[in-house]
Amino acid sequence: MPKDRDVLPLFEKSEITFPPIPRFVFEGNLGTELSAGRMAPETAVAMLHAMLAIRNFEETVEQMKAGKFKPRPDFRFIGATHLSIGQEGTAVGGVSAIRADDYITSTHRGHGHSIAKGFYWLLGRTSEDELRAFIGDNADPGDYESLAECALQVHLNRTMAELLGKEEGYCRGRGGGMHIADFHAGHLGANAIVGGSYAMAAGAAMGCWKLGLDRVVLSFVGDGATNNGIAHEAYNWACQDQFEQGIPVIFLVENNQYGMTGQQVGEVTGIDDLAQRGAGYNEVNMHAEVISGMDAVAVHEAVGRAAALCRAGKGPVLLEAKTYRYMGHSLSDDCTAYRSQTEEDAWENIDPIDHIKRSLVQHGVLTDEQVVERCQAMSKRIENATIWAVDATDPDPADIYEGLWVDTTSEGIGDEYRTPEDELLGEITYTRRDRQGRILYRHAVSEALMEEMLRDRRVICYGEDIADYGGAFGATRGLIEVFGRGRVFNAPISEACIVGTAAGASMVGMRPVAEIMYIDFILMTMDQTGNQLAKNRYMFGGKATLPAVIRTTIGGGRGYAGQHSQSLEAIVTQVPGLKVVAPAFAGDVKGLLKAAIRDDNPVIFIEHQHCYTEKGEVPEEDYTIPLGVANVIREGSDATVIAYSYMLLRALEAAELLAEEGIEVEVLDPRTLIPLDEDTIAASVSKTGRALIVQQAPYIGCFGEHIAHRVMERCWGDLKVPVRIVAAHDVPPPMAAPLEEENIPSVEKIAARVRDLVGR
Ligand SMILES: Cc1ncc(C[n+]2csc(CCOP(=O)(O)OP(=O)(O)O)c2C)c(N)n1
Ligand SMILES: [Mg+2]
Repeated sequence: MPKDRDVLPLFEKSEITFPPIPRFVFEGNLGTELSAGRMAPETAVAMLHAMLAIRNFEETVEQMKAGKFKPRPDFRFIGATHLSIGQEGTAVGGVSAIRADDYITSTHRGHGHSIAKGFYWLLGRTSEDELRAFIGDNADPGDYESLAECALQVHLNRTMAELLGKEEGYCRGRGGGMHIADFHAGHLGANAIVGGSYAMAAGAAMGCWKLGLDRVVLSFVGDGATNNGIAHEAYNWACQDQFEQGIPVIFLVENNQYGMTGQQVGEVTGIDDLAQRGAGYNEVNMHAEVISGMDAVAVHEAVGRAAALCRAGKGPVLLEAKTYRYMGHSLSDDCTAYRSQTEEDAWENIDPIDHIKRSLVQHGVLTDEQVVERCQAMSKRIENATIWAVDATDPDPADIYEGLWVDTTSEGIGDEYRTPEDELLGEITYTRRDRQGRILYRHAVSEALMEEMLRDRRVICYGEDIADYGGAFGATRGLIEVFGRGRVFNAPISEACIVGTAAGASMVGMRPVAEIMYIDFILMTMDQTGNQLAKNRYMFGGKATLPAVIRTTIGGGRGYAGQHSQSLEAIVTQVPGLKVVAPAFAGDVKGLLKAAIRDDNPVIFIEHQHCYTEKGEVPEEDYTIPLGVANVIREGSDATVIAYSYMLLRALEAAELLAEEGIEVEVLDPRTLIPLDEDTIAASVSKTGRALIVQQAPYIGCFGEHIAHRVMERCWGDLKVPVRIVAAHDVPPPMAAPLEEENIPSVEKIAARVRDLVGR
């Protein structure tokens, strides 16, 4: 059906105008906020505490790294040290203006964000029981105040313990300072890939909105990060007209003037204010505004307004906070190579902590002596936290795999999330089976999606052209008519953001199924797929759950050449943390896709364009096939051929040919590459004594090499001849038919290699 809006050729002379972008409009100060009742005195004092905690924490890290402070005589500091001294006003001003149950995403310079998020989460705990639950075993009996003090100490302890790589750290020492996350407090993770969290923040916000959670996502990003492609994709993603309401995300750019050493103004961008970027994405400039990051009260005020806009369905918001990092990019940088003393002094003269201290005294909230006491108390807490963390437990090397996979699924959810009948826009229909009960593979894909969307309203499908058009290969046809645009929608051509938003949405409770049209385009997504989706669980100490499925396709054989014909499965099998599935048959694709959607781990689900038009028997019922279980398709005694995806069909044809010659081939389909069912493979190869692996990818570094290696390890004594692989040539897929034919393993090539193996 054509879209609601016709785009007609209207060529009237006119001008494109942008509303002005405000700069530094906040004219208030602590006094005005206190006297107008917009800020309570305790809130202002809490801001001082949180900023002191960050500054003291960072100064301690600096001293440990420099060897000036040795918590224990044999102590040696390892790990990155990106300190945010000077930027405390943005972390605290921002986090104090959102709710404890709202989310943040953070950066490599994220100790401050993490300290602030946990600090304000604790302030939001109103009962003693909640505090005791957080403190855990060490909880002293006591009144609310002493429990709150103890909880703050535990928070600082666990933050420092993560920096030092300890089991008691928030991520059990798997992430460290650059990847600290704190899920109980809504901290979705720091990110050592500059800009890496942009899409996750947009996805988490999209998830919050679609799940009706009334939460906002405050995404801290650096000035350098705004120049990365993913920033552009995420801004556009969050501003899409097709979303019925604005996505509740606040991008808070902490413009500390430099990337590592590249200067924002006058060097690596063409603009003076990064807020200007908002003008390209929607008609309200993303409500962009420039604020002072050196004034926590100003940041609090602006983020408060931004959060209110987001909650009213008017997000996203882009805020640029001008700020400065006093120290080098890391502690091996003394800044002299690229910035002047004059510049440094100018910023240090408007220090955010000095500023709030003076304001608190000036407006009668604290006396000078009380300020000094508070500073001393915070130094003591940080010193305690450091000693505690140094003495905490080193992770046991035997637990190195802990936290990689989650063993839960959504299998037992019953009817809790079932899509209500009245939300269905069309009838649930099944594809008509032929007399043998067969349907096309692509219809099996859409049936799996339909059943899972019906069973669980947290399942949404999106990707390029998957809505009205039904996807480039028709595998999602019919879904939008039943589930509507809220759950089946076209994505912008932003592959990285497609994967990144799926990761973010899954971390807040959605079960997205996103499509990347051709596996060739997965290369556009590699940070989001390989560094974010794959790693977020392990790196965050096994605490994040990412039930996202990325469906994609392999093609070839149509003259589409180098960028639309590759078989890049090894790119995703290489990164620990992703399950990878590659079914060949219609019956398998349905059962495995349903299992992938129910799995609580991220899954890359590889369909094959040639298989889409193959028919197979597919039960018209709810069934799943467990991931990680191979299938012996044809039994034989002379050799085992292991093949997956489309190559399985060719291997089966080869087996037919060979049977006529009296060679009995056992054909085995792993179906799932990660996890690989080594037991079934080893049992077969031990029986036949010969193994051939067939795959469409080029030889070097292919997944078949991994299978071959596992076979040699497990079946060495039973092997009569070396394991062989039939693969594509080590060239990009060529276009010309004779070249492409030579490149993709043929039935004849497979048969010939089996003859070699059996010595005929
Ligand atoms: C994708 C990527 N490119 C480069 C780096 C190396 N690097 C780490 S931090 C950084 C500067 C980031 O600048 P900005 O976003 O302004 O954050 P800031 O360090 O100023 O807080 C660079 C280049 C990285 N970690 N990730
Ligand atoms: Mg910067």
